[in-house]
Amino acid sequence: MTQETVAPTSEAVLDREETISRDELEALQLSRLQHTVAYAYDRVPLYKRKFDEHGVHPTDLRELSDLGKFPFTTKEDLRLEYPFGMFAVPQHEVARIHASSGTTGRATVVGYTKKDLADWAKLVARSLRASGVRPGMKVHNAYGYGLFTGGMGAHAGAEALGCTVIPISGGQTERQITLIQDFKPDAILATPTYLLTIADAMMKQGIDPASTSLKYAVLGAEPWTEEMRHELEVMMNIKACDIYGLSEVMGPGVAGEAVETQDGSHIWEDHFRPEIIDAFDPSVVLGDGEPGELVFTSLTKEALPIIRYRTKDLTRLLPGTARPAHRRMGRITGRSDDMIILRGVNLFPSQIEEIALRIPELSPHFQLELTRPEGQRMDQLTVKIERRETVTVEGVASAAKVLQQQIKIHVGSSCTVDVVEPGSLERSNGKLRRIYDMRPKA
Ligand code: DLL
Repeated sequence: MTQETVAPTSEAVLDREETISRDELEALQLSRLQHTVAYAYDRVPLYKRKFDEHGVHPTDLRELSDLGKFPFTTKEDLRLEYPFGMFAVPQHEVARIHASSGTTGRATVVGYTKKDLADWAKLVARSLRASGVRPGMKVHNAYGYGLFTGGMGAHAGAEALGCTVIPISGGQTERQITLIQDFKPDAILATPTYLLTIADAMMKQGIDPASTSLKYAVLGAEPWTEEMRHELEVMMNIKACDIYGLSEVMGPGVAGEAVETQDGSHIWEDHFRPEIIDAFDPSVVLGDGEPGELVFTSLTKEALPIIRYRTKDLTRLLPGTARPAHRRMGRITGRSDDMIILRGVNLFPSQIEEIALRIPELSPHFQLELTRPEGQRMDQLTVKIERRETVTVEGVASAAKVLQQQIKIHVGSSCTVDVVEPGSLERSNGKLRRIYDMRPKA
């Protein structure tokens, strides 16, 4: 067989649910929601207990806004029910298990029936297609395989779409580059910071990252900014779109971004009902457009129905565009538990990314160090950031100053900026750790 290097450009055929009206979608949501709350109440003791304590019953859900009467579910609930207490089906009906890494406590375990896996694959396929991927394309999947939902979730979705999947997983960056050169994939699936690692390593090998066969990247699993999108698109000559999800709700593919608009991910509302709440006063459900914490209720899941799950992700809901019935989510500015509180000022790593990438001398490789120098009561933030290869050491002194000033103006925090040599900071293999908190524990 000859090796095709140019992918077929077949027209996208959308799922019917992608094109229905908002009214039809909301009617579908209501019937699925009524089913889900009753199903969760009948099958999961935790939900029965919580609903009873809260004085609500599934029959109280008569319209969509009644969802606000029901109690939230948190990561802590999943931890307390470790490992399988949240499952709504007997173990033999659970076709697959995934789990979070559990770096901050017990792992949270999630399960899927065969139907859940099929729905998940369909939604990842829908997300990839929205982002420009088409049946017949070669897809290089650099999300980590294993208990993390990224690798296998993206894999199943790309297969369901009809792609040729290259299941490389994360890490082994040299090998990733060899396979990109040899297999000539059309699309790459990775975290944004890992794609940056790959591009960076290509440049070190003298390969122009813009010269590869890659045309599309579908990036998620960690916060990233428009500035990072621009950086990756220009460096790699690709179209980069967002994909969002979390294991407790499903995995990747809860929301996906359309390549023609690139204006935020559409939440697939035929399967998930989103809400935005005030993170500090969760009893307040906010209106569309208002920033707050994202909450999800699953509408079709069998093994792990999830009611009003507090994601801790901060964003807002926006009207649908490329898929008009499905609302979009704004970029995740950060997670409420990733927020740095520095002398009373709230700060997220994505704010630093946004500012730093507007300064031509500075690279996207940075980390934030929090310290409390001995004998002092004030916390100190140091932004360690690599200079671009192309600028001289003299050239960076003024860039450091600009970054410091811009952070003061836009975020309100005083900090120290330490411009370091290219390649000296740790590179991402998946989800990148940006914050190094070295303050003494209280
Ligand atoms: O990260 C699922 C995933 C895999 C999504 C691959 C996209 C691509 P978790 O490990 O459970 O699941 O982590 C979920 O990651 O609550 C967000 O804080 C963050 N996150 C995921 N996608 C995005 C995104 C996967 N597109 C947590 N933008 C979520 C910003 C994201 N943050």
